[in-house]
Amino acid sequence: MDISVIVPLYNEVESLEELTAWIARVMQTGGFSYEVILVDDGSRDGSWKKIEELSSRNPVIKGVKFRRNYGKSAALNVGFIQAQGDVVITMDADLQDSPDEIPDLYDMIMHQGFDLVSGWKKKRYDPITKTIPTKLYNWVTRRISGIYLHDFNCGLKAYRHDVVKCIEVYGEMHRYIPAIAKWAGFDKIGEKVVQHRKRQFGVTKFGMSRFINGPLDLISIAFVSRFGKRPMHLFGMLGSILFMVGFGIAGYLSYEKVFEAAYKMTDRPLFYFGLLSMVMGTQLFVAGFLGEMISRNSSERNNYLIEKTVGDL
Ligand SMILES: Nc1nc2c(ncn2[C@@H]2O[C@H](COP(=O)(O)OP(=O)(O)O)[C@@H](O)[C@H]2O)c(=O)[nH]1
Ligand SMILES: [Mg+2]
Repeated sequence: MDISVIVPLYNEVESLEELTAWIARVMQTGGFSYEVILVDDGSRDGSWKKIEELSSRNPVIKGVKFRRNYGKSAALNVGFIQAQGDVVITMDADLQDSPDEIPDLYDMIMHQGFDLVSGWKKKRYDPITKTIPTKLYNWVTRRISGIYLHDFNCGLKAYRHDVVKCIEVYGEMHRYIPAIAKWAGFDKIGEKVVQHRKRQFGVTKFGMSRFINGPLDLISIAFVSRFGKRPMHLFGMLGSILFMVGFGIAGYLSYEKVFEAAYKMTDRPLFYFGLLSMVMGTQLFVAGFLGEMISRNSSERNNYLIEKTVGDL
């Protein structure tokens, strides 16, 4: 199969008919074999009934229904597990992304060697309350991930089959899939300017919470991918440095007190700094140890992504 289109959705009943018809037109014109996986994340507006109806009319349309709302990342993850196509496209259900982009995205993955291509909504049709925070957001993500994309959280993305089979998204991590993919070893990440359109039906489903949960997830991803399997290297090092700084300060103050002048230790602000440093250093060190002990018992510890093997294994 050439293409799997994954559409996570939450209360988008009005859009589904038009969306699937449009995807079908594009696929027929391009002569692609395809499937559409609609993941209904506990919608309450009859989206699932619509999906059943669409699927009965056209069997390439498949549906997964969650019992309750788990979030966009969970929906994408389920789609990734199910997808069979050589190229996997994700897109929003609200018709803000255009299926007309699919053939070019397919070409970039199959013939230009990209592992992942992210859409860039260069011209956006969204309210300013959304576009300005998003700019800041993308800037921070660029700095942390080292990936130079303009628009990390565009719903329209294309992936090589292997990529979606290797990565796992949960929480609010759908915003950082390029970073997750890069840290899993897929570093051919491209960008394509895509058409963006005004929302026709319904309202946006993401409120202000995205600006709090999102950055926390980015920190988790950055931490887990670098130190998840070796927490002691981070905490142990920071802890040792802090402890030694504190110890040095304490030594210096003691020396002065004994040999130079008799003063009250607590009169020197440096004393508190040294004390704090030693206490925090010890705590960090212990945190590293605990992390090590947890990860030693975790089945993830030796879970590596093997790209290929050769020979009779
Ligand atoms: N699975 C799932 N999809 C969601 C959820 N919230 C939004 N979506 C889908 O994600 C896409 C983008 O959402 P939208 O509200 O348009 O966000 P915006 O374009 O950033 O304003 C749409 O297809 C939504 O139906 C959710 O909680 N779960
Ligand atoms: Mg939208």
